[in-house]
Amino acid sequence: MNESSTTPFLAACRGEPVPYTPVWFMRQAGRSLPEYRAIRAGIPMLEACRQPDLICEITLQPVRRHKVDAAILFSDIVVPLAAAGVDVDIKPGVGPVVADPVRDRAAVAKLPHLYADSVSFVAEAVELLVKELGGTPLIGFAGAPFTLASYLVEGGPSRTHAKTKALMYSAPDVWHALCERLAEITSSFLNIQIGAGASAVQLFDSWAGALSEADYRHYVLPHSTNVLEGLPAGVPRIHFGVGTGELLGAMAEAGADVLGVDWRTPLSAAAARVPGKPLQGNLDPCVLFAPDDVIDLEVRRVLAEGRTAPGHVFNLGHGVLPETEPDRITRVVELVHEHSRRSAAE
Ligand code: 1CP
Repeated sequence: MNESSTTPFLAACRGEPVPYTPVWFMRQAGRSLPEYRAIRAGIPMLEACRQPDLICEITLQPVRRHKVDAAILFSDIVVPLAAAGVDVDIKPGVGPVVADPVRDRAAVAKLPHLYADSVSFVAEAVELLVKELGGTPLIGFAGAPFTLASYLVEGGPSRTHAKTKALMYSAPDVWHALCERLAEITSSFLNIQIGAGASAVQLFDSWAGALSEADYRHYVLPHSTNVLEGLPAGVPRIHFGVGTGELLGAMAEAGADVLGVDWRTPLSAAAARVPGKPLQGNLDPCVLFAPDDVIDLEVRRVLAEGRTAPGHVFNLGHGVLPETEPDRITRVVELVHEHSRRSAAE
């Protein structure tokens, strides 16, 4: 057991008692912070993700400023693809863009493998971070096969995932071969982060909510299961997607210890769908643009609904929006700690 095994974040992930509700934010490192914009100036995103010192500093920025209960590695879901040799870039204001979209068997066969040597900068950054963070846990992460496949098949961000679903329906064998390759890359990437000292991992299947439950079960669940079940025991596995209220039961079956929930599904409804599972979420990121009294009320509501689950890690329902005022984020951390300490004492 390492030093951070007793922190509120890890205890909540295990459904154990906590002195207060732990909180962190998806995309807590990033453009909402002036110190991030300053340090990133002139450095392309993927280049920043390859520099251990820079990864370390950017990961620490929100921990110092907001006093969150966990850090999340500064990286991106396409980092392992780029490191393995896929021609992908992250375009400012757009997101990941893939030069040669993967739409047939030949393209799948050409996908490279991920070797530990290709992402040594990530292992190095994690090792540095574990030292710098002291007792604060570090969350490692990766993209789940469906979400990664969507970028590879579409060639970039998509609202409908139409080409991805077209491949899934019309060439299921190619689809499954693609997801197998992606599961292998994701699994290696997560195991490398855990091996270097990450205390927990989050598997982002951000866009899985675009699927019906039946399609999710048929086309996606076996691959996400391979990823999650291939991780060492004792390291909490958080699984999150946007708009996945209807998929929570199936996503829990993939082998998640904690289910991330977006703002559309009340945590009390989510708790009823996945009995026995700790939950993470789910303040609407736009509540951070609301007046103080509304923020306070919404934080209390999320905390109250979170108490219906065996464990609750407070978070937003999706990432921090770049226009968010950093002080609002810090305030939410204080409110979560204050209100939850009070109810723990009652
Ligand atoms: O120049 C920049 O600052 C680029 C903006 C940016 C940042 C800061 C991108 C491009 N990625 C990131 C970092 C990042 N990506 C983190 C940082 C750690 C933290 O949370 O503090 C994480 C966890 C991710 C993961 C990620 N990338 C996801 C899953 C999480 C989610 O938001 O659902 C996804 C879908 C991506 C793809 C991606 N990368 C970047 C963008 C703008 C996008 C989304 C594009 C789209 O809408 O499809």
